[in-house]
Amino acid sequence: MILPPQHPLAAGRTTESRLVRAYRGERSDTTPVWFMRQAGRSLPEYRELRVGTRMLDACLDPAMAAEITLQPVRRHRVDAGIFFSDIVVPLKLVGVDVEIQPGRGPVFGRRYADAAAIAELTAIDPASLDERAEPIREAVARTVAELDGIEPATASGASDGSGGATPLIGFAGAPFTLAAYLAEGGPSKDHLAARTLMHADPGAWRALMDWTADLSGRFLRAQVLAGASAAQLFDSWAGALSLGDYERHVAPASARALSHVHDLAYATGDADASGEPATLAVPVVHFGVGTGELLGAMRGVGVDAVGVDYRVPLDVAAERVGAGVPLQGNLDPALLAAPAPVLEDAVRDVLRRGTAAPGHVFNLGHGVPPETDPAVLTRVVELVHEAGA
Ligand code: 1CP
Repeated sequence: MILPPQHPLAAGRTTESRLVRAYRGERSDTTPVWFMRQAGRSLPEYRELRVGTRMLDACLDPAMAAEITLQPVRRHRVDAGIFFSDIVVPLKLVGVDVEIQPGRGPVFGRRYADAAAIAELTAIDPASLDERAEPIREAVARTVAELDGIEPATASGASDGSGGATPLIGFAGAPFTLAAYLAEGGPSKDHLAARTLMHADPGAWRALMDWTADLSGRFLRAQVLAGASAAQLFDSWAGALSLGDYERHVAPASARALSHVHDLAYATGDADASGEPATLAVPVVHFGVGTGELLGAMRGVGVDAVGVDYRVPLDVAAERVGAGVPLQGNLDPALLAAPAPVLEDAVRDVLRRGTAAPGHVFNLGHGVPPETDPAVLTRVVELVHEAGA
C-alpha cells in the first residue's frame, strides 16, 4: 500500500532526512542522532507536565503525548522524535488489566503463564485495536504537524535551511519482550516464566506470541499510517535467550509483527526496471539489550537496520549482521555522567566504528538514565553533528 499523499515520506518532507537516508544505508552531510528514552524523566519540562497524570493516561492523552514527544526535539535538536508511548499501550487499549507503576514498570492484574490464561487473552481480537487506536493516531498526527516545522540542525544547533522536516519514529514491543511481562505478570530480571513456557507448552507459547505479534504489528501500522517515517521494534529482553531458542520460538513471531508494516511504501520519484514508479518500504529498525549473539538472527526477521547495545562495538556488530546493514547505536549510557573529555572520546570512538556500516544512526546502547543532565545530551548532539560529518 502506498502511503497517503500527505504522509511526510510520500510528500517528500522526510524522505531525504539524515535519519531515513541512514536507514537506507546512505550517508548525509553528517551523522544523525537520537536517544532511546529521550523523552521522559531526564527533562524538567517532562516532570512538570506529568505531575498528577498517570503514565498510561499521559500516553492516551493526544495533546500531552505529542508535547512530550516534541520536548527533546526542541531542546536537543535531535534528528528524530520517538513517539511517547509504551510497549504495553496496545494491551491497555484492547482491555488488558495493566498499569505502569512509577519506578517499576508495567504490572498486570494477573499472569499469563498457562494455556487457560493464554486462551482467555487470545480470545480478544487483535483487530479490535484498530478502532480503539484513535488517541494514538491523533497524537501522532499532532506530533508530525509540529515536526514538519522543525528543520534539521547544524552542529551549532541552528536550523539547516533545507526546508526538510524532522521525522517521527513509531515503535512497538516485540512479541518476546511483551510475553516476558505477560508471563511474569510484571517486570522480571531473567524472564524465567516466559523462557519456561516456550518449552513447557510450545502450543500455548505459539498462541501467545502470534497474538502479541498481531497486536504490536497493528499498533506500529497505526503510527506509520498516521505519519511516522520509521518504525522501531523493541525486543529489549531478547538477550535473555540462546540463539537456538530465539530462532525457533521467537524470530517467527517478530517477523509476523513486522509483516503488518512491510507493505507500507513511498514512491522514490524514480522508475523501476519495468518503468513503473519505484517504491521503498518504510524503514524498520530492530533493537534489543545484550543481543550480541543474536544480531544476525535479529536482522533476519526482516528489518532494514539493527540497533546495537553498548556491549558490542559497532565495527564488530557490522561483521555479525552481515554486509550492507545500517547500524544504530551505541554509546554506553553510563558515559553520560563521565567527565567531558572522557565522554567526548567515547562519542568519537562510536562514530569511528560506525563507519564500518553503510549507514549509522548515533544512539545510546540503551535508554537515557533518568538522572542524566539534559545539557550533556544537547552537547552530545552537537558533537555528533560536528564530528560525524
Ligand atoms: O513514570 C514514568 O515516567 C514512567 C517511565 C516510562 C517512560 C517514560 C515507562 C515505564 N515507559 C516510558 C516511555 C517509553 N517506553 C518510551 C518513550 C519514548 C522515548 O524513548 O523517549 C519507549 C520507547 C518505551 C518502550 C518500552 N517500555 C520498552 C522498550 C524500550 C527499552 O527501554 O528497552 C520497555 C522494555 C518498556 C517497559 C517499561 N515501561 C516503563 C518502564 C520503566 C519499563 C521497563 C521496566 C523493566 O525494567 O522491565
